[in-house]
Amino acid sequence: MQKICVLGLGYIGLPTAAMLATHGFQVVGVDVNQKVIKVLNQGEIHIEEPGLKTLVGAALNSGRLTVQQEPEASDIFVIAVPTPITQDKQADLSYIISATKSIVPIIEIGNLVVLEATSPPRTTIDLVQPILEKSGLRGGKDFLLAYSPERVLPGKILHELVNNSRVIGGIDEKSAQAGKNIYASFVEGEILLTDATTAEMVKLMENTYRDINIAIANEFSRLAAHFGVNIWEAIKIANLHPRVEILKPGPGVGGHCISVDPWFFVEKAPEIAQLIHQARIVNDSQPIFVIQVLQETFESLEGVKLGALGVTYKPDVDDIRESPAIVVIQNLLELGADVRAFDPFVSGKESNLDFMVDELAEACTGAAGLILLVDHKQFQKLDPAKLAGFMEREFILDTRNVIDRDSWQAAGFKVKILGDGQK
Ligand code: SAJ
Repeated sequence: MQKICVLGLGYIGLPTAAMLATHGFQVVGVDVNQKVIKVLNQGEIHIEEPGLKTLVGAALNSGRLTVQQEPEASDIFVIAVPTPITQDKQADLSYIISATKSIVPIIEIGNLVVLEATSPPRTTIDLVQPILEKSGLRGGKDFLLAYSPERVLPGKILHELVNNSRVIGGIDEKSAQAGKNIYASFVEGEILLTDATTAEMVKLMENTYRDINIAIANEFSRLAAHFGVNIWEAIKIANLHPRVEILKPGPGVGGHCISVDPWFFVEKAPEIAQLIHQARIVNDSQPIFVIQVLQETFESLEGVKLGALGVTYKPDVDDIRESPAIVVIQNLLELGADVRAFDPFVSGKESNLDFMVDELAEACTGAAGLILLVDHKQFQKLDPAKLAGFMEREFILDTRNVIDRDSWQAAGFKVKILGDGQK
């Protein structure tokens, strides 16, 4: 049985490690964070993702998955660490570098290394390969090296890990083929082989494509407000055209992928990636549009009590990374508003966000308005009449177009939906 060492047990590394362990491999899961190892060894998981706890539990119970802080000699190494972005929008490759360095003392002839972390183009050949070659072994000759990005959607990770197509880019054909042999153990989607830099670019192109499409939806929402048009009606009609599919405007784009990855192109080729750069600027400034809409209702936000519904970057996940909801709240706080936020997926204590409360009623009590920032399923079923009972003034701004305007109005609410074109 081949042994695989998976470095990084986060949103991608953990499901991948568990999947490999339940599909014929002996897997050593490695995470530098001692807390993560402790939680996993207690049979718990540190991530909210449907089905993941059961899968990880099965892998651990079978004895095919073990977890520890240090990597060990293996046949295959999979690097699944994060690639965050610095304040000045440069890719922070420090996790990739340190994970790769940790393999150098233990890499052996015939090993395969797969980088899964989202990376700027050429990272595999210009950064990872030279570090691994410090072992004295040569890429392509002594060890195999491939890039295979994760492309799964948080909230649907397990389904997409199996069913999505998978791209595997090798530093040579043998490396790509060796990567295929591993992933074919559980991937049911098509597996496409290419070179490492193409695979890196594919990943960035997918997320950049989505970012630009959301940016145009957000810009349309601002234009609609300007012209007094309801953007939701306009999108619905435009989308009847057979070649048009406009996405949903909202408070902005968050998460550790779509709001980050396009910057890797901008960093590496700023003179070329101009449209990509502009889309990032549009999406990053969408929280300001939300504030402007609120300011139409509250002339001054100084001292105004507001209840914020949702802080995660998208619905039904517990992930708050780069969340535009939090940017909106922070802007409101800077303008002097008194904001209390409730999110069914985020506990005040664990998040370290001091504006969080643990009960919906607490966020509503005495509030002069609500602002719905995330379309969690639970928020689509809110009872407006009940919430009205807690509030000082019944007003709601829905930035996601999910509430039923009529029933909220019937409960006495003044309802504003972002981009509805109404003053
Ligand atoms: N959003 C909108 N309007 C929309 C769709 C999304 O405002 O119409 C916002 C969301 O609210 C969220 C952000 O965009 O803040 C991103 O959400 P998402 O669901 O589009 O994507 P992610 O970031 O959860 O996952 C993406 C996926 N990439 C693509 O769909 C091209 C996923 O397949 C990738 O694996 C993932 O990035 C990743 O890890 O790179």
